[in-house]
Amino acid sequence: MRDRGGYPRWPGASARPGGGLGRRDGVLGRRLRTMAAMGLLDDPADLGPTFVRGPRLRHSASPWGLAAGHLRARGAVCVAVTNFFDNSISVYTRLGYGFLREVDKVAVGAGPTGIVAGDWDGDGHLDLAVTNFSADSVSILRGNGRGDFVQQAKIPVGAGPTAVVAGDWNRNGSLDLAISNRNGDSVSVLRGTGDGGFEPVGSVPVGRFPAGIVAGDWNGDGLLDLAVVNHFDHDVSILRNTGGGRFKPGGTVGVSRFPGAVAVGDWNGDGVPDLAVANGRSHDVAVLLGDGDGDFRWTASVPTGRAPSDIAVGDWNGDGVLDLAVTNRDTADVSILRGDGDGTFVEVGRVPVGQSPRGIVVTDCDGDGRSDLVVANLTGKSLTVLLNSTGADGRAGDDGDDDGPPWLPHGRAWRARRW
Ligand SMILES: [Ca+2]
Ligand SMILES: [Ca+2]
Ligand SMILES: [Ca+2]
Ligand SMILES: [Ca+2]
Repeated sequence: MRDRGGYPRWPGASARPGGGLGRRDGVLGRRLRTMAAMGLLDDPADLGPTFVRGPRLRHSASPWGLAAGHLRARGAVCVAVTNFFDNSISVYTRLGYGFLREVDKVAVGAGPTGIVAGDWDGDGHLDLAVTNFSADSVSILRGNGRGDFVQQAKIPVGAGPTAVVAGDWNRNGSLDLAISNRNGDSVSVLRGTGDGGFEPVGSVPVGRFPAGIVAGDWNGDGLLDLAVVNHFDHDVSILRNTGGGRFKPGGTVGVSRFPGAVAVGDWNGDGVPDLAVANGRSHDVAVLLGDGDGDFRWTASVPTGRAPSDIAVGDWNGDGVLDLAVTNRDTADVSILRGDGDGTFVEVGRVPVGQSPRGIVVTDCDGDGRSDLVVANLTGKSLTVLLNSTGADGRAGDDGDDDGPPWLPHGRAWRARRW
């Protein structure tokens, strides 16, 4: 198997494959696999993953995009949210039991949408980059490790920037950025200078109304490439990294109707990164398997709720296979899709959230070491926390005792159930 290194290693960088795996997820997966082998699981749904709705947190604005990571020093997991109509971002810290507290609000440009976290200046503290949709710019925010962020710069990009991804495109040790410009039908590339600054490298034409963007080494040459979904062309543009942090068009792959979001991960375990695309008007997720030479093949469509808008990736039942969580805008819920290891997914449940969920991110909200989800409800003006309850909801191996599954610390299962 070829080396697929070169992914961003920073929390929150959206190209990180399998991002958000908690430290206890693997333990649970081994238990489930053992129980399945012993014939103790007779319902496929017992394999999970399952989530229960945690607190719905009233938010001061209309939240759009989310980034997660250790945005404060000393390990307090935080979430940063873009506030589309408020021209600001909010920063949340973890309070426990799945509750979050808004600790900071910082002004950015007009109409912030996409957001990504990474350490731009190498000082060990996570920083942020935000696309300002209505201002045709990207805000760079410097973090001080205590949850405070200061806007350092606004960098002009193409028209209507809507999503951003971080990665070290030129392999010089400093993170760079790529931005999809929805109204400019292009991708802007910014090179990180290593001290927190970014300079424009150029832009690459893509299809009409590019929305989500992800990075991965599609052809195994050690250089991170890009994939962008084109909302009005119903396809995905593949951009190939030619070295030096520059990209050139590498073909398109057709998907279903009006794709709006894309996620990356190795769905079939062959060491080659694959893609999942949320199609807003065919109400499904298209699975695109990478062939290792930079091409992708649309192999499956998985039905979701109505108008899927964003995708999160993680192995939430710990079976070693990546799963997906998809926000459904019009049904106001989240589809949980279990990966089956051969590139197929099955919807194993839906969890209701607030009105018009727009963004979703993986983080550990209740501090139990297992990955949870945070959802931004755009018109509901709220955040919903979904707590990973696999194995703790009376299925997936509950031993019937009131003190929860034996492999979880006492009380943890109850905490998950209380909200
Ligand atoms: Ca770089
Ligand atoms: Ca490559
Ligand atoms: Ca693969
Ligand atoms: Ca899994």
